[in-house]
Amino acid sequence: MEESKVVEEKFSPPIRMIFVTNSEVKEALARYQGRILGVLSYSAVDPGLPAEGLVHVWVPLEVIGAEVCHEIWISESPVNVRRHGEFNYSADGDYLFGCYVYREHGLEELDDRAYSIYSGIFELLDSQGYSALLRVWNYFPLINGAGRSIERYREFNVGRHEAFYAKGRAIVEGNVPAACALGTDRGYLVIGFLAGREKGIAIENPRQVNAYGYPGEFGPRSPTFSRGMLVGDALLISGTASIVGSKTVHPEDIMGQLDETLENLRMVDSMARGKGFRERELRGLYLNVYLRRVQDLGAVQKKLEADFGIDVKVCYMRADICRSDLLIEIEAFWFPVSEGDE
Ligand code: 3EB
Repeated sequence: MEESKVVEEKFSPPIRMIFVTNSEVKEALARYQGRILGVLSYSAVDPGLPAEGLVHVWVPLEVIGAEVCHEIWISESPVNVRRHGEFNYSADGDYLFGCYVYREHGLEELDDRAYSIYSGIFELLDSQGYSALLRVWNYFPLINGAGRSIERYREFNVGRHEAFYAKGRAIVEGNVPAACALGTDRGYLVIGFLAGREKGIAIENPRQVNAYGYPGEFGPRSPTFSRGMLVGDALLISGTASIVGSKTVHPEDIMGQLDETLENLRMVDSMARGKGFRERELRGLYLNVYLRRVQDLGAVQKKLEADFGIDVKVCYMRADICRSDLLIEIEAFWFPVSEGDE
């Protein structure tokens, strides 16, 4: 009985990600050569990885309390790396990982820019047959700064939202990717994305209004992301913050925001378990912690170590969060651990 049930489900093969430091990155690139979907490098200065044959994005954020962190996304199968217009991407037959870097000249219309980038992403995905957008990384400078008439994050949301509709993606449950959106200090707009031939299982959080259903007070068009996505046996949890319903709670209180964020992460995890997520080993859990203020590092680190122990890998970064009253955002990636994994 068990077996026939498994056969009916669509098969999405495992995808993995590891964090490595600057001193480990060369060895890791060699070890996984030919199977790397992409690398996101978090670093205040360009880490200068070899660009040839590698989809690589430099995310210009300062890593705090540790070495530069590289996030390496790994496939089970051989990966082909290609270029398509402005995009570098790789594909392995099941997943496609791409990136786009726009070197802004001054602060221009982010709604138009987001619209054209997201339209381009959807065109690429549709042309290659990986039409399910699973996870997006959004980084751009001065996210809380003023745009032409509204905040730049809100401007970005307008263009992103419109592109979904323009490219035939209804903004409804199960149809929006997991994501994060953070503000950097310097001038590049960076977008990374993971897509699949098969859809993932989108996760929402009953403690929060779905982001694409946020009311108008948060901008003319809602952000288009889900709270998490199950991809094969992996759980990809979106940037998560101290929001209950649609409102920010505990403004100016880092520990209050951290507790609320952890409550939201636990709820997303529990909803994912209701939809088939199984992993319990903390060794397979990776967290990216974005802090608006460097001075909050010590207290946050202490609390996370007390809650999770030392098995969990954590990368702390200084970033602007997309609402000006948010001090912290945490995203999580949780992969099954197999025997033999270090
Ligand atoms: C929130 O819950 C916090 O605009 O893509 C988290 C993850 C947030 C993704 C996005 C925004 C985004 O609304 C902010």
